[in-house]
Amino acid sequence: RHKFWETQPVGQYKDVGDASLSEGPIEPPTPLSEVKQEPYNLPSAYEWTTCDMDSSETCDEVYVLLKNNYVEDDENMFRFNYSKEFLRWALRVPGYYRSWHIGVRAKASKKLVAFISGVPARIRVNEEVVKMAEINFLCVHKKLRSKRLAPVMIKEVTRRVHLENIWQAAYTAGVVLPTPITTCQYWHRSLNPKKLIDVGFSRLGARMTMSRTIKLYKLPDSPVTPGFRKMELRDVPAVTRLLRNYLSQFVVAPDFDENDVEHWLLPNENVVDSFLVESPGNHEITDFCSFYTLPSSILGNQNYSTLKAAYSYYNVSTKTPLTQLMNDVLIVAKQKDFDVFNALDVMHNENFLKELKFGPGDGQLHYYLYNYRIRNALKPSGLGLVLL
Ligand code: NHW
Ligand code: EN5
Repeated sequence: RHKFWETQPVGQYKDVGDASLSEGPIEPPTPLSEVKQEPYNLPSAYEWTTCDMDSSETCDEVYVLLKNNYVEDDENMFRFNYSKEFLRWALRVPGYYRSWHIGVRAKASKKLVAFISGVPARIRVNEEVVKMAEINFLCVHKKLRSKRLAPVMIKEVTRRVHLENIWQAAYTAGVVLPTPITTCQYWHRSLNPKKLIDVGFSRLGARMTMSRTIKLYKLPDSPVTPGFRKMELRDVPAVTRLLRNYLSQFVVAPDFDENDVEHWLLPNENVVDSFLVESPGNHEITDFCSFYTLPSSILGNQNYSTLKAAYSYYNVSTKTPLTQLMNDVLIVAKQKDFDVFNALDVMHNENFLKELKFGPGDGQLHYYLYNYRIRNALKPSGLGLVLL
């Protein structure tokens, strides 16, 4: 059934529920001298290219490939449109390897026709912190699909990760592969219901009029929590402490240090937004919330070309109730003109989704680890990891 994935060190369907298998690497590392030194072979009309994301020309080529060929919903109405600035942020992370930003070009035209990327991360699984690659932005041009290019790209990124002495990876996908560590549900909170209905992102509910729908999703003009403000550089140490302590309760979560927090969570215009609550009395930072910006192209609509979506990222509440904190972040997202606020049912998100009028979407997100087995079934609420 999975000619490629059956050959890879991932949990196989035949092993699901086998209690004799222990947690940890599925296969041991091999000596670096035994890692293949040359790239895998591509069909003869294509060649490998390492994409230098410092170069605005290369960044633009990756951007255009993804804009035209990356992930769509099941009815092909929307396609992710990651911005150039977003791609730079997602790929040039602390300690990144340029060799993990891998493109495929047509030899004749030099046109970029496929891409896959990895970035390094420390991910904790139960008690163990594991150096991993986070794999993302796997994309093959629509005209080159179903030619088994994806397995070659996955093997090539794996080889280049191995060359850095890293033997595990984490990734997410909308499709089912062998075998998810857990499956999450997408939830959506309408901020601009009229546009969402006009473009077919959502439908008018039964016995609902447009004006009742608009009223249902109305939000206050500004956040209500005293001390709620944008995160700043000086907050990095306090946010790191707050987040590390919060993430320690999940089975799978990133092991963020101050450098990581500065990169991943310090506000970055039109890429990532972060807010916190500073106690008006003692200036203590008690709560934190964040989202990233990922618009989608609207395919074939006369009136609109992009859907502005915010995606819930990392949120921590110790004093402000989580629902109130997230309501404040919905208010900010509305002020910033987002059409919809999306969230997965990871971490403690279940506790606010229904109350804040999120509804379940038609998409799911499966989480995977490469060459690492987890012993017990994991619920989405046991996940403390959000990939972009
Ligand atoms: S998920 C988003 C993936 N991208 C898209 O969906 C964009 C639109 N689609 C495409 O561009 C986030 C193509 O359809 C792609 C497949 C390129 C998806 N992950 O070339 P063939 C990520 O980026 C398997 C993994 O003929 P294609 C995460 C499929 O099951 N495998 O198909 C990426 C089959 O194998 P099987 C996927 O349609 C994680 C084989 O590919 C997959 O022309 C990557 C068919 O290949 C997917 N999303 O191209 C893994 N979709 O065994 C990283 C299909 O079933 C692993 N396939 O026969 C870790 C590596 C690092 C390890 C380090 C130690
Ligand atoms: C990971 N780095 O299917 C990348 N999105 O629900 C791979 N549906 O937007 C991730 N089909 O339900 C790939 N509206 C997985 C995601 C692929 C994209 C995807 C889904 C997630 C989505 C929307 C639009 C559906 C259009 C028709 C959806 C309903 C919203 C409604 C709002 C009001 C309350 C009820 C729900």
